Amino acid sequence: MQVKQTINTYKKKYNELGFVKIPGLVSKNEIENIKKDIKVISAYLLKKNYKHLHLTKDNRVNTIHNLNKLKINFYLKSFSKKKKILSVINKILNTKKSSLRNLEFFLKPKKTGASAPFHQDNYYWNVKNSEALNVWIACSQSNKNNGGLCYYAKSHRNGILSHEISYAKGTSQKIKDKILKKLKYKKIFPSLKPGDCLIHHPQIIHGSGRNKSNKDRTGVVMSFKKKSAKYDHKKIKLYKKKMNINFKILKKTN
Ligand SMILES: O=C(O)CCC(=O)C(=O)O
Repeated sequence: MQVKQTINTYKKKYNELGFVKIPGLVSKNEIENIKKDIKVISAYLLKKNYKHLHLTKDNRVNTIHNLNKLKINFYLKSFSKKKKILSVINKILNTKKSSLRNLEFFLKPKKTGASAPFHQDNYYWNVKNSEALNVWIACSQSNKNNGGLCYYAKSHRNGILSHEISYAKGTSQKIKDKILKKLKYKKIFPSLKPGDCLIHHPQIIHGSGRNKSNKDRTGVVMSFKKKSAKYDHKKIKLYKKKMNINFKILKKTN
């Protein structure tokens, strides 16, 4: 009963703000296992020259995307199936069944960790009715000082804004600066300890600054959708076309 009430409170907050912080959802032991994944998989994919791995300017791993597609077993894959995770996600998504759509590392090492320009996830994903979410797990402290996430509170309520090529490694699109400047939402920088999680709506405007501090800001993301949710394939096709044009522009400018 107590647990049910707590999950309801999280869901209310998520619906109101577009994100919710869940303290201590992941245990110390589980964080240690995820950190082992980060070490082993980063080294493995570096060797393989994995195309979804992006480095900082001093050649440390900054982000790795599409880890769910790897044909190897690792802890985070099985962790994403745990009941304590799925019960919160299913409650928030109003469903009995959800499916994993992506796993990512956002490692942002000290001193040179790169920024993630402000964006809305569903601009990339194109899940119909935005029936999806991201779970961001802190494996280190994460806050405004070391490039922690920043949310535009309640911005999930107003649809998807226009995006443009971002030029930031590991990200493709960002909301245009001139649009961002005009927005009146309150900016919130949640402070997290290892094991705390953020769950955010696919339409919330969010991003993070560079990590100029002396502390790594290590996060991993599990991305879920309602199992029955469909992708908007027309929009995905348009997005891919835009990405191809962007890729050609980037190649020319580099
Ligand atoms: O970890 C970051 O800095 C960015 C994460 C992000 O954009 C996301 O979880 O959707």
